[in-house]
Amino acid sequence: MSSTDLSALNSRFAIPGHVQFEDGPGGLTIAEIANSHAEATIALQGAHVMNWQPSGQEPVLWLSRFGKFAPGKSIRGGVPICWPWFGPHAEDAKLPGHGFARTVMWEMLETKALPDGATFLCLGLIETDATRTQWPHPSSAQLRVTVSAELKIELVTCNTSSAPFQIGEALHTYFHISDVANMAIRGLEACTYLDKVGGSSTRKTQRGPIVIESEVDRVYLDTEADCLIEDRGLKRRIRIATRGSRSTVVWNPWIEKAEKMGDFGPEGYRGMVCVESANAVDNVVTVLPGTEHILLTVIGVEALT
Ligand code: TA6
Repeated sequence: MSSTDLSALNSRFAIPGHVQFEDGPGGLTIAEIANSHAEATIALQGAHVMNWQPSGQEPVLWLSRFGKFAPGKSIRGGVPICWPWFGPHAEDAKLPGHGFARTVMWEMLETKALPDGATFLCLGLIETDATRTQWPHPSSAQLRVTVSAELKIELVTCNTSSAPFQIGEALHTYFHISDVANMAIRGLEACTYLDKVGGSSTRKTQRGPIVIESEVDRVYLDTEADCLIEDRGLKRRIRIATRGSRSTVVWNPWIEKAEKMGDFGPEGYRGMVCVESANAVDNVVTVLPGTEHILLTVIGVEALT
């Protein structure tokens, strides 16, 4: 972004002691948030929350040090937004996996310093001919983020057309963990999931907590449960609470897929796990004309006693 544009952005939306805008990696414009509770970084491209670190904690989100930052390229880590579909497009394999929201520009709509010291930001997806070609439904998408000792993210879809439409979506959150060997995920016990490893899509039932000992790529269906990532190495529990989400996706690429993807770095897969608040597969959402749908996730960190 030119220095003029950057200074215009800062004059409209910067708040001393809360948020300012800077040139980030790969020339991406970023919002740097620092308040009395936490620090965070959000790229305007994709409205992509790249980092969130509550005071006194290690970073909670994982961001690859080997990711390629560039206009139009999805960022490996943080919270990519999958919208308005999840996974491959149902009819057209040429369209981008997980939709276009995470690789197009979003604009700042609002920033606010909240009375409790938290920072609120609202971004709106900028529609273009390219997005309208891929998604010909009159609609709008907003991301509302509250940065505090918890991270609250709302993905808001408005149907401004006269007909219903269906969306698939996910806040595809990459979490920083000490090591996959020290970690278990609770909250999805007894849930039905689609096992997508190896390109299959087999329905299975979760037995006990989730541990990662090989590639894991699962869409848990019909669940609104909080998920807990128990990290014995960092002696902390990350809680992922949701509203307006009926699916949870759990993913770790493990060795071979991480190498193939090329942007995890050596052993990068060991320090991350994705637990994604979503609406996917059976749980795609029908948004009625003139209404809005909100996918909310609230992430918090607790001591693991
Ligand atoms: O959410 C899990 C998943 O659908 C995996 O199948 C894998 O493709 C992952 O998303 C990452 O996808 P990306 O397009 O970001 O490389």
